[in-house]
Amino acid sequence: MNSPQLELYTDSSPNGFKITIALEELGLPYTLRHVRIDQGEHRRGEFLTLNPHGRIPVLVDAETGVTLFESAAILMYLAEKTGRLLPGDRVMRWSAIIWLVFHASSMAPLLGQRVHYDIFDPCHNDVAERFRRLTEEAFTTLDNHLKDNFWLAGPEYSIADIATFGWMHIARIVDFDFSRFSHLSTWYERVSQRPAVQRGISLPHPATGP
Ligand SMILES: N[C@@H](CCC(=O)N[C@@H](CS)C(=O)NCC(=O)O)C(=O)O
Repeated sequence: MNSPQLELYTDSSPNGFKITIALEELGLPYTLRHVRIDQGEHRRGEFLTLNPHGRIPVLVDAETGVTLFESAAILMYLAEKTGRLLPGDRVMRWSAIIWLVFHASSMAPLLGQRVHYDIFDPCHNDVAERFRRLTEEAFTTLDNHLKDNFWLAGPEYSIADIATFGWMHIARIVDFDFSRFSHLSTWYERVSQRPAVQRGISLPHPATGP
């Protein structure tokens, strides 16, 4: 049997989960290459030829010769390759892109800093408080939007949901309480029940979290 054309370099982490979830949703065959961040494998020469910034995830598509880093770019690539997970309707498609970009620029980096200052380096009270406030603002915006929308782009599940879930899942794992955002919480439960999402967050084994 031929080996899969797609190779995913990843670790058990929020940005990695987005791509394992998307590949599982799409049912595409892929080879999973476990890059162990705790052992510094993402900072070594071989991996840096794939992503000069030294971060996972990276996707290599042997069929097209395209190598990608940045999880949002990888999600858009997979959506373009398959014609799935990005709505055909223009208004909905651009809504998905807005929320994908919102996640990448107004949510994920802030949540990453909040995890750092709340969990790993918890002595900078002002800084920690700032990232708490900024992430709660992002949760409020998402919550208000999800009040009237089943998925982030409207009626269709998309890469925007997958990307946002990757980080909300980490928020859940580290016990950031977002239960008061009831629409966001309901959406979180809805996404987490998808079989492909459950498979995605368990990869690579052993995965982070419960
Ligand atoms: N904006 C990038 C962020 C990638 C990123 O920070 N990945 C983390 C894992 S979730 C990583 O590789 N961290 C290793 C490090 O910072 O040294 C994306 O969305 O792909």
